[in-house]
This record gives sequence, structure tokens and C-alpha cells, in this order.
Amino acid sequence: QEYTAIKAQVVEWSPAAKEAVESKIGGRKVFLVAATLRPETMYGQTNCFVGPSIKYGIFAINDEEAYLCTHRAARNMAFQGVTNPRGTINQLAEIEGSKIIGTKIKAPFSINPEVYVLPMDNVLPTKGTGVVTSVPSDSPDDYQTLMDLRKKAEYYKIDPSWASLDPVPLISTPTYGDLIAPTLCKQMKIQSQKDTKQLTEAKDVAYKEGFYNGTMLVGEFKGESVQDAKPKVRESMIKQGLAFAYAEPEGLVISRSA
Ligand code: ZZB
Repeated sequence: QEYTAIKAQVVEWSPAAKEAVESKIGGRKVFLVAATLRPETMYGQTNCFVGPSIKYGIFAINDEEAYLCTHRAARNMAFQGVTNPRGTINQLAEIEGSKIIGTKIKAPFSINPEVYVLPMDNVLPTKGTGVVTSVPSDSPDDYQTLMDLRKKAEYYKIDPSWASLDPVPLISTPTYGDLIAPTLCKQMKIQSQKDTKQLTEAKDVAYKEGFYNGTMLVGEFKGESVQDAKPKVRESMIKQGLAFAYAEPEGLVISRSA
């Protein structure tokens, strides 16, 4: 599986994260690294998700930069030549997802330049980097989780203002209009992020409709089909140093042992 890894620089740590990591990172800039299959949707990032009970590491990339992701992802990156020397890992700190919540980060390419880190129950520690950038306009999981957080901010221990950015119309499809994920969640009567079966179905529809019938409404490739724009947005982000290629070589191993 070939992902695009998005580099979201920390602007301001949550108090708990600050206490846990600041003395350990040697003054490096830290980036949350989110793996996505939809680089063309990065214009509509409204927040970022971590799994509250997942353990993350902060890994030195060089003297200036460090990446926050799961240890498993850091190891994959090391063997893909992201770290120097290749194959080595230098973990500076460890931190639980719950402590990262409330951290303010940059969202590269997004219409919202800065967004907050929020909790999502369904983040898999065994997929991607364990960090998920949220695009509620085009991802049903992201939309439903954002709605859950708004409804029960206290339960999820978040400041309501962290979840206040609305879905941004990014892609138009003939059948579902400009906001496919909210439309699908309403049509399918999805009530919460726990409705995983319907959400998987909605995700399949959103992927197919967006890819085969979508037209870009924003950005450098506005007016072009999603099929054409997708590789161009990816290349542009990589060229600007805001993203890099990240592959998942262990899919087979995981499904065999599961
Ligand atoms: C932004 C985005 C925008 C995504 C969209 C999807 C969509 P898949 O489809 O199941 O193979 N993701 C990445 N890592 C994780 C994780 N560890 N746990 C849970 N979800 C994760 O997985 C790829 C997508 O799942 C990724 O692409 C990421 O969300 C999320 F408009 O990034 B995506 C219709 C989907 N639309």
C-alpha cells in the first residue's frame, strides 16, 4: 500500500505533551506524520486524529527535525531511507495518544492553516503511522467522529473550540454533491463512530465516487478530475517538502497473523 505521509508541524503542544517531551527533543521541530491515500483532499483538513490509548514515539530524523508516529511506522520509514543512516531509529521520547490531544499543528495545504489534535476510537495502531489527518467533507469516519466529539465534548475531554472547524467543500460528484461524507452519513443514518459496518460501506462509496466521478472545487488543480489531480497534488506536496512517500510492506504479515 503506497501512502502519502503528510508532515504536520507542532505549533503548540498540549500541556501534558509539553511536559512529557519538551526536555527530550533537543530543540528539534516535531512533525506529526499522517498517512493518507487521498492527498487531493488535504485542502480540507479540519483536525488530526490519534488513538488515545496508542503509544507513539518521537523519532529524530536529523539534528533539526523529529517525527511523531508509531514505532512500527518509524521502523518502516527507517528501512525506506527516511532516516539517516538508513535502517537506524533514534527514539527521543515516548508519549500516549491521550496526552497529545489539544496540541495545535500546521495542516499543510489546508484552507485551515492550523488545526488541533483530537481523539478517535477507531485508529488502528497497525496501519499507516497511527496518526490520521481528518477530512470530514470526504471521509465518513472523520465526519462522524467530528460530530461525536461536538456532541460529547466533555465525555471526550476536549475543548469544544478544537472541533469547531466545519467540513470544507473540496470535491463535487454528480450523485452526492459537494460534501459526500456528511451526505452519506445522513442517508445511511449513521449515528456514531461505533457504527463501523455502515462506515466501511460509506467509505467504499466515497472512495469510488470521489475517484471516478469527482471534480476538484479548490486548489491548484481546481476544475480537474480527481483522477488527474491526485498525483499532481501529491507531487506538489512532496516537492515542497511537506510530504513524502511511505509504503506499508507488512500488510501480508499482519493479515496472516491476525
Ligand atoms: C485523509 C483522507 C481523506 C482519508 C479522505 C480518506 C478519505 P483504508 O481506506 O482503510 O485503506 N487511516 C490512515 N491510517 C489509519 C489508521 N491507523 N487507523 C484508521 N484509519 C487510518 O485507509 C486509508 C485511510 O484511512 C487514510 O486516508 C486515512 O484517512 C485513514 F477523504 O486520509 B485518509 C473515503 C475515504 N476518504
